[in-house]
Amino acid sequence: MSVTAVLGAQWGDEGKGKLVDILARNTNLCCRAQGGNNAGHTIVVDGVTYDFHILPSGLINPKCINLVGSGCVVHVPSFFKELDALKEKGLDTTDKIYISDRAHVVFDVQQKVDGLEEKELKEGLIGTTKKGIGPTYSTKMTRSGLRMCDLFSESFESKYRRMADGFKKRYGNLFEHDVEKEIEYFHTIRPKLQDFVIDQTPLISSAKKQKSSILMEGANALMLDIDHGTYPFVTSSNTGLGGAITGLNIGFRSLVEVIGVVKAYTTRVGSGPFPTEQLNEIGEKLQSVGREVGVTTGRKRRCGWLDLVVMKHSCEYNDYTTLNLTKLDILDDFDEIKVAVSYSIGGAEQDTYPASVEAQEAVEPVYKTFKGWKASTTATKRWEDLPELARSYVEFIEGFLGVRVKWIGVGPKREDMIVR
Ligand code: 2SA
Ligand code: GDP
Ligand code: MG
Repeated sequence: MSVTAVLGAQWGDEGKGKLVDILARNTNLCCRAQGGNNAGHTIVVDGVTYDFHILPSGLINPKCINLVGSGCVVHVPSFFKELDALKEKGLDTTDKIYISDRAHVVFDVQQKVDGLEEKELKEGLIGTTKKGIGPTYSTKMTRSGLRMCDLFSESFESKYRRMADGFKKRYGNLFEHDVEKEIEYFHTIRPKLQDFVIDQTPLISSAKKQKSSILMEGANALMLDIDHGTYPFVTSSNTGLGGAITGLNIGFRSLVEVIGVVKAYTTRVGSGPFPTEQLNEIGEKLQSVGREVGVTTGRKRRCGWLDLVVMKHSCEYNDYTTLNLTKLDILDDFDEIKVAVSYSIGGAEQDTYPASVEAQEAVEPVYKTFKGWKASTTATKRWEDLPELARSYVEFIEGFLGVRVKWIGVGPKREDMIVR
């Protein structure tokens, strides 16, 4: 058996979905371990563009079974909406998708609370996707949340009402929610939902016994990790390797590969520190050429140069065995390309990522400048066929980080990937 984890190495949207789809062709089981439908993974296959949010990106491959694991949080109406959207595109997902009975449920009430929490923060807002992720992980931790299995138990209504009452007490007149309507929805949807909800343990154990290959699909990315990211400007789960392990009962001894997905530049959606952000025509060019728009919320993504201090922090935590450098083609038309190799803080050089937001905002990136290759790399098939300057760029990154760049993305399509 072999288990491969695919993890976002920066602030998300590196192109994890595309790599997962490629690897899923030789995978029996593809599992999401954390997060919810805040994620947005776009995959382009045979001219069709698929957007995945809570569903795992292995679904396009006919032989791959997909699991929304116990560490995830699931908004049931959105789950069905996503399945319907895939069906409309001609994708048959019958008997290929399951949800752990231990995954927590995101209720509409928690999505509303997400909005109220953001309103309270005013200028300090996190810039969440308003999908109820934070409030659902909060209730999970305070042990007042509901899991998928609770939807089928007699105590469902009383547990739900207790949770909703808690929010009502907290938000008073600001809290407007039709509790009865939401309860009624779950009574109606239960028979349909039942077919999808399973105990993940036998599924994973049997895949292990059959020596199957298993993919752990990360959502969001290390710099959005609740413990190791740019707290509080993070999501509410462990998006690094730790979250992949706790969100699925797979165990570290079966892990053979941990692939870090890293964009050839950097993007971030939402608020928070971003040392290499380019609030100028370079950032605008990266945003427009790279089509950097949030798949879930439609927000423009903030853009800047690749930050190897961030990447070093990410490599140290996730211990990647290899990297997938994506969107190299977006840099094809730049005269100069910069990469941050350290930070200057009050004149002193630092090569580690500081903890406090204030320190993160105070750092000045120290850049190494590369000459642009000014040639198209889109759809290049072989490493040898990349322009020499593009190869030097890739070699510098892997030399600096000490991790091999095994995959290079040169376009959005499934086939636009160089494998070294
Ligand atoms: P949340 O909703 O509580 O998880 O938001 C907390 C922070 O996490 C960021 N976040 C994301 N960052 C990048 N991509 C994400 N997925 C979508 C995409 C984003 C979108 O693929 O484009 O459509 O806007 C994602 N999900 C959460 C979020 O921006 C907050 O900074
Ligand atoms: P994820 O959240 O990490 O799965 O990434 P997203 O799907 O949110 O964002 C990545 C975007 O870049 C998607 O629109 C992909 O289709 C696209 N993409 C992925 N890899 C490449 C690449 O190598 N080149 C180009 N031009 N686009 C890519
Ligand atoms: Mg995304």
